Amino acid sequence: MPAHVTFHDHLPPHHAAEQLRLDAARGLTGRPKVLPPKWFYDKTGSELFERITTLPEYYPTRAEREILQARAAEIVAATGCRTLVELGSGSSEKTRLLLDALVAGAGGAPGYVALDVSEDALRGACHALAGDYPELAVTGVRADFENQLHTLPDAGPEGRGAGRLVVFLGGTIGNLDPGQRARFFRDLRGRLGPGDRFLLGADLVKSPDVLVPAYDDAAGVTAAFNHNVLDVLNNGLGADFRHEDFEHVALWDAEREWIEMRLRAVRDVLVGLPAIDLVVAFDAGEELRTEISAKFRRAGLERELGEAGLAPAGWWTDGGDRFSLSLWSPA
Ligand code: AVJ
Repeated sequence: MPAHVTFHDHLPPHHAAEQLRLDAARGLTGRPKVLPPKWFYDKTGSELFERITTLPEYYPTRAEREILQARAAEIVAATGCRTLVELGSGSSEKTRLLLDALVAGAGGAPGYVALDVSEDALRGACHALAGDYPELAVTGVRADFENQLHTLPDAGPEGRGAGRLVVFLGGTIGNLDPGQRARFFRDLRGRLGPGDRFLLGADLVKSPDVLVPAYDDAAGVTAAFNHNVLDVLNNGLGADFRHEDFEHVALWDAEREWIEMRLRAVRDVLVGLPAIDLVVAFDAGEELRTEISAKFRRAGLERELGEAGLAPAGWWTDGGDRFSLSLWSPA
């Protein structure tokens, strides 16, 4: 590892395997049956998601990139921050738009901190960025952003003084339900000093005629992405789910303003999960909820983040008003 990459591991070695057992045991024995969306992203699932981002129907990635291409320099300059802290080290391409602006800006030495549960994703992202930005101090933190924000280095590595810009991109905030979001925003607010800022990428409420196809594309890539979670259960828990026993469902919940993805049993199905000593029965037509992807309005975000002690400091959308980047400062 190059000298300017440091790495902190705050998770036990078998954390993922243990969490999968807990989430499957809890989610498959409850009613309705549910699984947290984080289990989509094994190697195959991550590749399928990358393909989703190139689909004609899936606009969020392109819309967010459009905003960053036009506004990254303005956003970074507005914060005065010299350290970028990314929650989830996924979309390195969009990160680079912000880093280009950070590195070009004036002030102290620039730093980048990535926080992710996946060691592979973290090491991959940190090495690639360290290679391409030799002047950047890069820190990888292996931790879960939902309950381990305290693991973030304080004022940036090596005593970097200016504030930190914490970014949470891609619309991943939509995977959290309102209670989880309230907890996350409060935790985050508690970690921010006066000079720190928070940049949030959030998909916006729009017509179901646009939203539903984005989660049920004509080429069937999202269906394959959804079905892949069954392979994650098969591989991780020795389960015997069969793709052909389940159909992909994407629906818009107009009241809660979120997309739900489900897997619906097309017949009565019995599945064994030997690793957790469980047999699960699905009645024909019964559904397993695999994801919520909430969509937002500006007023709703201002209320939610406001309740957590975060004040609006900037708002940008793409030309089609489909996606938002918003900046927040500690109130
Ligand atoms: C990566 C969580 C932002 O919710 O749009 C894509 C995941 N699910 N297609 C989203 C996803 C179905 C995506 N996020």
